[in-house]
Amino acid sequence: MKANFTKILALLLIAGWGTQSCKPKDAGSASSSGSAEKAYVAPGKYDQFYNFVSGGFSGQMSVYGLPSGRLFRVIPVFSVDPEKGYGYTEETKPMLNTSHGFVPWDDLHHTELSQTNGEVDGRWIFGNANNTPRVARIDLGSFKTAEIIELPNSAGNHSSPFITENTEYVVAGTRFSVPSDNANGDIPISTYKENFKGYISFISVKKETGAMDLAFQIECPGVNFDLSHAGKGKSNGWFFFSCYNTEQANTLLEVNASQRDKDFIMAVNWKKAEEYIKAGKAKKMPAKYAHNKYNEKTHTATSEMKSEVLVLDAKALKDICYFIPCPKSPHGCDVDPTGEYIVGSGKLAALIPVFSFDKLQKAIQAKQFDGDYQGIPVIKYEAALYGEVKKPGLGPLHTEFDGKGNAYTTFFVSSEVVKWNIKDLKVLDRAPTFYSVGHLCIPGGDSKKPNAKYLIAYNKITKDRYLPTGPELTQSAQLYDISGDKMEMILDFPTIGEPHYAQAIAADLVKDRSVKFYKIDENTNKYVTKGEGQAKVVREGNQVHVYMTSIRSHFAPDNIEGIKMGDVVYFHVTNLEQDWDVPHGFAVKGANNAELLIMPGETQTLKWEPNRVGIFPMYCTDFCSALHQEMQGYIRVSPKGSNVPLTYSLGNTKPVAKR
Ligand code: RUQ
Ligand code: CUA
Repeated sequence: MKANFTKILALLLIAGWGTQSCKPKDAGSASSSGSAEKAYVAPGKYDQFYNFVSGGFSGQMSVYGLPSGRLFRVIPVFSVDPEKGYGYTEETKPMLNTSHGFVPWDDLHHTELSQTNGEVDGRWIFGNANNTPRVARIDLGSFKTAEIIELPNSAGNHSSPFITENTEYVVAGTRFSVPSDNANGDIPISTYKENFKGYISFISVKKETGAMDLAFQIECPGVNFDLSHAGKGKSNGWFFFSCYNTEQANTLLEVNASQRDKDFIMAVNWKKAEEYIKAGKAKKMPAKYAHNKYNEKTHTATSEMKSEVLVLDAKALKDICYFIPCPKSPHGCDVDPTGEYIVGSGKLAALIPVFSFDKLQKAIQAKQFDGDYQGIPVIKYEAALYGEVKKPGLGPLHTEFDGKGNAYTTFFVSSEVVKWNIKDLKVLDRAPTFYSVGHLCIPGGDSKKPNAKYLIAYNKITKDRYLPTGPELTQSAQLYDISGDKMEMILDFPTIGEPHYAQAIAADLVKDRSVKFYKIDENTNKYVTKGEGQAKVVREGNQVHVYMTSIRSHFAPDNIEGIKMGDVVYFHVTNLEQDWDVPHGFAVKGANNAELLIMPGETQTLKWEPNRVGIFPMYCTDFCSALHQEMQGYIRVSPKGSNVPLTYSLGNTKPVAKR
């Protein structure tokens, strides 16, 4: 125990020191003008790829172009966004509803593009919320968050969201094992081994619409599920999850969860699980979780609270889950384009094990087990192992593939990306990263058909790489050309939040589907105003509804009187423009939330509770025309009980009373 402890401390010390002691020696500058040209996209020209990068603790997803590294858009997913008003407008607030109430922030680690036949198809991208477990679907027509589903029985939704090869399911594994939601959770933490369970969630995705639903969960032993990937091709029907803390420690995990030489990769036969569901083998468990949808016609989100989930018991059913021993505290769990090779990256391992799907199947048939772990069969390590990459580097984390028989693995501690051959497991090339790379991305690099032109490394630490900006520095990505035998670094670019997983896709698969504006005729928002003539202000008790329009360069109405203290005012602003790239903004003095940013044809609502008597200006926040600065108006707020009549107008020097 003591010796083990010292060994681990030494390892952790290396990890902690990594950024200093293993700082790559050469400056890693893409110095030749040839490399600069490779990343250069001339003004007015399009990039070849979209790059969707998770924002980590920013809760957002950012969209870059490759190879330029230009930032196009930040999509709020699990975050309120003052820029666009997401999470502030009445229409979008329900998107962030959970069983814990309104949760406006979360930690988005992983992005996963939808696939058809194992190839990225550019329809949707999924993202996970780690902290309050949720999975989101972003529509790549509107680049908006279209749907969010909360996951019961989960905590730390890290092993998520990973998809099957026809996007039948988005799958999510819990990082923290916890007592199930309907069990009594008021128990000593030290009863982890008896009472804590790990749940894997299968969210079904409708083929045409993308609509999600929590199809079922599998109850597994209480360990930490870390990451996963679906099988593909021959291994389609299976899912693989890395797990750590098979020690089942509940305190000081950095030591106590690093005791065993090997943790596991859990192989899940999800086709079998589907059969059991059909055969009625699942139990219905009470659970409370939110399901939020954004409707592109009403421009409004709804939140529904669900009350039940189907659960399969992995232990009782025996043949849906298998553990494969994997050294040591595995993190990334990646499947090559053929579906035959499963790569486990042990954060504390000095090698990379590569498992064979064929051997795994034979081992299961021949029952080559090493007993069981909490009722789940443990396959003999050698029986499933294809081979090991020896001395690849220090601290392997994630692997992507180029479709030409090569794998690329990131090494946090030794700060490098290492290219190796999947067949002979020989290291072919190494490229330094600046510094301490976590994730990497090759367009389609976790699909059946990678588009292996570029590799992007997402680094955890930048130190001296950019101009300093106080103690908090930018996160960063580095772009490599991988079209040749050797990786060549061609660009550094800063990123937003802390990027974890990222995905990239050929621009052609997305750009032509991109929505230009919303048709006003199809707008069915409850509070839509389809023309200036229909603009009105309606009092309902102490609620005042302002049905307002915006068009270059005025609001209708632009003068409102008769608002009183104690009123709650809803500005329902419809942007009447029917043209590309003409949003209008809306802001009113004293509103304690963001502005609205309303796309052409859209209606969005700002709730405002004036807290003092007086004149309150409102204005358009988005520079929309030469007379943008003229796009403004006034609201008069009178004392409670005042007899100022409710009036509204546009273009009148004297307000006209209307009822
Ligand atoms: S995971 S560094 Cu959330 Cu980022 Cu592998
Ligand atoms: Cu509308 Cu500025």
